[in-house]
Amino acid sequence: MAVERTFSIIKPDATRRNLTGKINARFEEAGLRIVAQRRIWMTRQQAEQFYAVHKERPFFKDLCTFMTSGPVVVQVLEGDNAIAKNREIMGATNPANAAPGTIRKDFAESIEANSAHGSDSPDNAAIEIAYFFAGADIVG
Ligand code: IDP
Ligand code: MG
Repeated sequence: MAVERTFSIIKPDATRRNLTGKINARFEEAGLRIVAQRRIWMTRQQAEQFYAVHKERPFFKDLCTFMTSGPVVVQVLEGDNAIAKNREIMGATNPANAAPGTIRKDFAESIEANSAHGSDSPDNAAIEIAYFFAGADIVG
């Protein structure tokens, strides 16, 4: 299996409830390493650009309001098959559909406030990592 890097965000609903350690323990227990990490408060412009792929969706405006409602933790996870593994550990977008033991099943408040983001493909992982981190910020 190939070692990959993926982009992860701990969303404002989770930072507000002081869940960053509990969420990151799930990644580390599954063998993913946090190789870059920063706590930030996204600007509206950053959120709109990050989620630009969803700009025609009815939830876009609310999603950007939510993502700028508090601090987030942006991070890079590294490990075997990291992109798919991260998505598996997070669970389905809607916590009502998420498998038992996943982050979203255990922690999400709603389909919007669903505690974590994870890249969905190698191309998007590279784009999303580069949006928040310079190469020198990532220490594997
Ligand atoms: P993902 O985060 O599982 O990849 P996406 O479809 O890429 O899901 O949606 C991005 C984010 O937009 C979701 O994580 C969630 O916060 C929000 N979202 C997705 N679908 C809905 C919806 O139907 N209503 C409200 N918010 C949504
Ligand atoms: Mg997505």
